[in-house]
Amino acid sequence: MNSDVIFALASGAGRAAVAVLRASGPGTAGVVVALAGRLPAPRMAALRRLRHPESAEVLDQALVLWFPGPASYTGEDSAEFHLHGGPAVVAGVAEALVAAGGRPAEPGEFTRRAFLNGKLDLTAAEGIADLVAAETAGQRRQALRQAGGALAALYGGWAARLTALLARQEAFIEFEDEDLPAGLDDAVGVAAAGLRAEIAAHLADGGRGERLREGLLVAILGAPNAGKSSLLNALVGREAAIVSARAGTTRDVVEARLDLGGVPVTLADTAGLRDAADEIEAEGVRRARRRAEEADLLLLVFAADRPADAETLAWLRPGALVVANKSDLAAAAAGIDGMPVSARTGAGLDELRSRLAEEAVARAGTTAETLLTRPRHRAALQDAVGWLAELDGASLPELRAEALRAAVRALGRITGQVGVEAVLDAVFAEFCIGK
Ligand SMILES: Nc1nc2c(ncn2[C@@H]2O[C@H](COP(=O)(O)OP(=O)(O)OP(=O)(O)O)[C@@H](O)[C@H]2O)c(=O)[nH]1
Ligand SMILES: [Mg+2]
Repeated sequence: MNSDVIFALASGAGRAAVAVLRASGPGTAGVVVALAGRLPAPRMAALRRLRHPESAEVLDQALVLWFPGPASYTGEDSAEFHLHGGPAVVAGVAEALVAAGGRPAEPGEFTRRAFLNGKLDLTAAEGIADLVAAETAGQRRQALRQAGGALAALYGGWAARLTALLARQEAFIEFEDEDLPAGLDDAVGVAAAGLRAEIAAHLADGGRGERLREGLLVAILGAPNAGKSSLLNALVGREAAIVSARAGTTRDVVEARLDLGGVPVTLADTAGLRDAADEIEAEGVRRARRRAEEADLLLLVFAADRPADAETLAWLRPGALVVANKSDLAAAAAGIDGMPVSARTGAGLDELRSRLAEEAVARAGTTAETLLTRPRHRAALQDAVGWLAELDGASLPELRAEALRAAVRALGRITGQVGVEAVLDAVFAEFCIGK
């Protein structure tokens, strides 16, 4: 497979000023020559007429770049064609690439080759996928750090320390009868316990890195007519949900994305909570509750001109944000201790927005720390911690060595040192074509 010349559109689909097609594989030089006549100097853009290798028809006048391996993204011989970005140009050159012996790449195939050629580890590859998907500055920072090898250094560092401990433990087994310094076995146990505590502290991050990657879900809950949809619209600055004076307007969950302090937030407007007789509305209320169960944060909306309703009060829990909407009509009714806002006049909305951003940053904030970003990493780290915990109970040196070895393997799975095809498939399936 790796000897194929693969190619893909690296830039976005559709019409654009420039479209970038890139190719990679040992036969890339031949493919470039077949289309462009001769190879440009390495890493220097050259303007070339591209021709179909069979018909010799001129397809475009384009910039061609040649990256001889191993100093390329994939580590293989690679090339880029910067074309005029029309769909027919791209299609024509793609056809010519096939005629020259290339084939379209699978999603993630470029980065997979980079990984297989040792250009990056699995966490860096994931960082690149995240960077391409990043919607907010916070996500970009986290992805860039990961793509730059921050997680690889952290997990690789732990693996290296464990490997050193394993070597000491194995020495202890081999030279058991000889005079090794007393307490060597103990020293291994102490060092392993220290590492275990470090990994456990990294795991106890409240899921912030994972939340930042995936985005935060905020569910808006409240009685019919409290003004939930009006608030959603006011917060996102467009008419995302239908607003009407009739109670029970919203049925489906209406979602809109928002960037709050660098954290991507999905605001979910829901059906007003009540015992609905109407079948469709009742389904809406069920959906509202389900979304609320999944939410990272609840925004409870009461109308200031009404007494607080029991259905909404039932969702009041520590960490929930409470607002008293329609502050233009009345001061908050007794029993509602919430931020006064008015979706109609906009009063209090800036304060609400900054409160929401504060909460989002607290739950998914970017910090200088290197945070865990994926469930895959979490599972492997928990596995490693579990093996290190076994060490305490194991008295036989062989069992201790076995536990250390298993912990090293668990860490190796994260970075891809312990390669499993299934893991690779799962990681690279996230990529889009061209990455
Ligand atoms: N005066 C005043 N009216 C408001 C305010 N916010 C919403 N309204 C009105 O209240 C009514 C209900 O607003 P919606 O946003 O549809 O309320 P909802 O909570 O989404 O209602 P359901 O979808 O039925 O659950 C509409 O007539 C709005 O114009 C406000 O801050 N002040
Ligand atoms: Mg509504």
